[in-house]
Amino acid sequence: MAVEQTFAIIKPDAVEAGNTGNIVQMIEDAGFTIRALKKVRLTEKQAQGFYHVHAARPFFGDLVSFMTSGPAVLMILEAEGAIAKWRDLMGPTDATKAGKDTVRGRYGKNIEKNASHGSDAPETAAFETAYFFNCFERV
Ligand code: FUP
Repeated sequence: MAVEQTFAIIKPDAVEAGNTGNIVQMIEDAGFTIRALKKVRLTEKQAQGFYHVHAARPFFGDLVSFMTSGPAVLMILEAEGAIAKWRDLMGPTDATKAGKDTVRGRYGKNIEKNASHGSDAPETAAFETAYFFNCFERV
């Protein structure tokens, strides 16, 4: 399997609850290398652009409000098969259906407040990492 990079967010619910360190520990324990990391509060425009594929969905407004409600932690994670590996570690979108050994199962609450984001394909990983990190922020 090829080494690849994926984009991850520790969402405002998990940051607010003080679970940043716990989630970073899960990421490192799973064998990812963190290639970039920063804590930011997204603007409305940044959140709308990031989730542009969902712009027509009924939950879009609430999603943007939630993602701008407080600081989030943005990361680039690297591993063999990083995209699928991080999505496996996060668990399903709906945190109420996620296993207790997953990030969303442990720290998420529901389908919106689900503690974390991960890219779903190589094309989205490329878009999302470049959307938030320039080349000097990647190590
Ligand atoms: P995921 O790839 O698991 O992050 O899930 P999606 O791309 O399908 O959805 C992106 C985000 O939209 C989710 F993290 C939460 C939000 N969402 C809702 O709030 N309600 C829904 O019914 C579906 C998604």
